[in-house]
Amino acid sequence: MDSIPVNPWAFLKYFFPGNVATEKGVLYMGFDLSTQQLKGLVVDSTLKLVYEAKVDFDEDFKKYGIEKGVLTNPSEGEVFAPPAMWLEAVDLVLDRLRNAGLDFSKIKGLSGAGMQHGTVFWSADAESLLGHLDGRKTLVEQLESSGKGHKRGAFAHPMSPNWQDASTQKQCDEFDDHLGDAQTLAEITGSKAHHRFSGPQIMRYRTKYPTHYEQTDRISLVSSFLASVFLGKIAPIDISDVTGMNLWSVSEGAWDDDLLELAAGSTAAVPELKRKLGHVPESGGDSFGPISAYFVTRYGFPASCQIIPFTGDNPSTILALPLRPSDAMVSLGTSTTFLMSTPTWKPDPAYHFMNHPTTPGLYMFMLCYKNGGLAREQIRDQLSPTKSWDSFNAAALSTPPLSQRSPKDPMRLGLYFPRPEIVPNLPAGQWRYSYQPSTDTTTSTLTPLPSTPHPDDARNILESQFLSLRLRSTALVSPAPSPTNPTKMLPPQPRRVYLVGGGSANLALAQLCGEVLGSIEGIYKLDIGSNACALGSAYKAVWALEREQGEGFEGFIAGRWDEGGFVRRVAEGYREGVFEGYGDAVEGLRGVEERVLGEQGEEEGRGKRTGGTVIGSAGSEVEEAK
Ligand code: XUL
Repeated sequence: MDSIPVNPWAFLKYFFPGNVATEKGVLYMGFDLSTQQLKGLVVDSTLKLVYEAKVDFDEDFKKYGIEKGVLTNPSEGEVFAPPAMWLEAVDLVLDRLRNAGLDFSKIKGLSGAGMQHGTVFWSADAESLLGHLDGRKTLVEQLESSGKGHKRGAFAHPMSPNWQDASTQKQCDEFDDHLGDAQTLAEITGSKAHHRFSGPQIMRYRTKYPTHYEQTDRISLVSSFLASVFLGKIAPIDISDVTGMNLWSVSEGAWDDDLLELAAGSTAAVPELKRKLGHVPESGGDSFGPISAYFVTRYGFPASCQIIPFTGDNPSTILALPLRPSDAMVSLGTSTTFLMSTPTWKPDPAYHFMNHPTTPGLYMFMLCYKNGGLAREQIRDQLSPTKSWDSFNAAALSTPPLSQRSPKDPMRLGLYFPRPEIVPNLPAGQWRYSYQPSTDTTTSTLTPLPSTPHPDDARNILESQFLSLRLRSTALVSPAPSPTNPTKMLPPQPRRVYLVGGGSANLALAQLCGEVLGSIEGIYKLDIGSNACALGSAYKAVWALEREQGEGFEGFIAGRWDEGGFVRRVAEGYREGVFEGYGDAVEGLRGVEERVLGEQGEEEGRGKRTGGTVIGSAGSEVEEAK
């Protein structure tokens, strides 16, 4: 489990790139099916982006009645979307790429990514419908149930639960208890039970819609759903995405029968659920086979175009660059995700470990927060009537670290959650504290501050978000020699931090990220188009079809990587003194979280778990670009 068969010489390619035989004239596609959009892009053999297009569900498909890509049933905490809409999006994004001038006959292979955890429930007719599509009609016309009685479509259930769904608390409690406790579940599957994870979702689906469950012939994840459409038959679930289900034993490399029993309802029902889920191939790079004839006829793909396993959106994002162990990626979107590729397997209920999508022996470490950009936007709006990022940034950069105007001042720390948070598991609210650290932590003091907006919140929210990442990722990084003085060891921190997503264009965020999280080489921004996730998928397709036998993903991509053209250093990382100062604040944040969790537990006991001051509601997708 903890050894890693990575070729130690592969990274020499960082220093001697250029001697790589790339294939001329061929192209590769990558897709990203996320909550609000389907993006498709095309790269050549040298990894250069040549075409991209997107479909925006709210803009393009109002008729589905969705808002921000989803339908909701707030009374049960349900969030879901119709896969039929995604089928329409596939045809539309391909039409848009054709209109942009793409010659599909050059596409040698394609791969893609889907938002994690969501499940699609196929009917018994799905396989045959997928295999006999007529290129003159659209996908949705041929696959969606007509609902008119006689014709059964490809779906046993018209909706797919979204990762924001929070309807499965009961099922999660049973998953956490089933093997003893949440720690044991995390040790086996990589994560404790989470509302959005597919195992608890399937369990709820079976009990809420027993007939649909029975009529479900196969279950796909969003990623394998999309792969199935391109393949013309049900595609296997991917080796990395399967670890977002709470059903897969990572050490065994197999479905966990005990957990399947819970989801399926009885021991006798396990084989049937296993059949519905299908076999999971170990390799993320072996082709599933050629593209469906539908796409050959309708768009002119070559019949030989290969379908490479589609994975989850987060695993795909870490493939957008040759990420080395100790490098971190921070995706600053509506939510925040923190991703690392690591040989270390240290599961804990507080975070996620998943199989790496391409490299056996490596894992993806992930923290997933619901409150990222939306929370920053909420503070911006509270502080600036003009809703200006410029004023927010100016306030953040002119406030001293942790609001300590003199070294003796207490630190100002806060939690700012416009939505219920996953990390830590708290309801919506804002909480502000003053923290006075001491050398003896037992005498550190935490004093509540008024929960009214304060100009220092601009800096404090950024500090809070980055401190939370530091608190939870420290165990994965080690001390490293200083690049300027190799005899001096620097404290544990990432080697590099790469920023992606809407917030990555905001230099104030980058600066604060460097101050709090550190990083030996600094903070970088990926400058390779707007979508790291779809790009990672396209790179996976290039690797799968052009690698030499046994050549690993990281070395392959490193060999074609154009450091100067693809990434930009946007902020300093480790700063002596500043980083250490934030070390005390990490402990302070831990204390704040424990305090608030404790208080919320008490509130819950009294039947009123309210959160702190709840201000505003979810806004629109943030764009913090300056
Ligand atoms: C990760 C998660 C989200 C989705 C949607 O666990 O739920 O990041 O993958 O992006």
